Amino acid sequence: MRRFLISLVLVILATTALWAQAPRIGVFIPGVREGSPIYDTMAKGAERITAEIPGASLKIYEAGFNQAEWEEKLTSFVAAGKFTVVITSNPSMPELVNNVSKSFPAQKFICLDGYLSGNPRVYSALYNQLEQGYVSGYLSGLVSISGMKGTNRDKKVGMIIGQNYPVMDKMIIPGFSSGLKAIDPSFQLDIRVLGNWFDAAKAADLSRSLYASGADIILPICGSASQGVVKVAQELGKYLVFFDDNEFSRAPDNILGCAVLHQEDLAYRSLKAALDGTLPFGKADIVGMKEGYIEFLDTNPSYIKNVPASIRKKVDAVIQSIKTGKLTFQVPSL
Ligand code: RBF
Repeated sequence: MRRFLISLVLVILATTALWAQAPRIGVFIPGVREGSPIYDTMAKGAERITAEIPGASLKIYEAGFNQAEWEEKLTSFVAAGKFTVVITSNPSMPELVNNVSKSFPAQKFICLDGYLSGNPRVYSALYNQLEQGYVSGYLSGLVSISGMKGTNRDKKVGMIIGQNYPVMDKMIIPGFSSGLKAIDPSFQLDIRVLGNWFDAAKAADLSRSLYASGADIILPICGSASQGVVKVAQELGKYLVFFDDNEFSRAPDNILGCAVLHQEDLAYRSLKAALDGTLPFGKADIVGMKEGYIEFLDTNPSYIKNVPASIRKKVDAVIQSIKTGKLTFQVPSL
């Protein structure tokens, strides 16, 4: 009996020790998961690694759309969480994480879709959005001048963006614009700013006005508000290109192309490396097509059905040039 009790105590102690060591992952979503694939895929990557590690736990927190509250919410999240590592995503987060990390010197952070170098407790990975932008712009330009049903003679393409921020202004817009201008330098890019990442009704109004002013294809980068853009494109028989994820099923006849970020894999791999002790905290990586984290979905059936082979051939040539390093895009300082 005594031996049994001792073994029982030992088992309990060992299990508790194991549990105490089990990693605890925090996911801080600066916005809302629903309707924003870039956040949803980050959370999926965290869910995947958590499921693989016995005893690991995960807390996913949605901070909502009031950006003025994010730093305070991140502080409370970190203070209450006792996390092994906290992961977040968007280009505005590195600065907030840097501030919060001063109060929690033991806390490790991963910032995806953002850039911060030199804080020994923060790893960041920035997507080379110039690539995603360039390929989408190149396709949009070719479609706009193709004479395809739903296009017009104006050399005009549109964007609806949630807000302006350095990655948008220095990478996404210049990338998209230079792809367009590679087709014809006289292309005009008409950009409408929504002012938030959720107002689908206002995004629908902006799209209607963009299409009416002669844009035949729109790139929406406005989070869940893109629902409104999709609705109007379908109503009017107009076109869209998408960023971040495979969105073809939302409007298979209207979405001509999707460039995707492999954010789920990036979240999974960086969390795994953080837990293995091999993630280079302090470092800022830049990842793109060559590294396999940006992809243009050129074999998707909707793309093949909607886009003429002559255009696909030209787009493929550009993708190959980027993958082989013949065409490179220098990331600016942000
Ligand atoms: N993208 C989304 O899809 N949903 C969002 O709620 C969202 N919020 C953002 C908030 C800020 C302050 C910034 C700088 C970017 C945000 N983005 C959002 C854009 C996202 O980080 C990325 O740039 C785009 O999704 C293009 O890959």
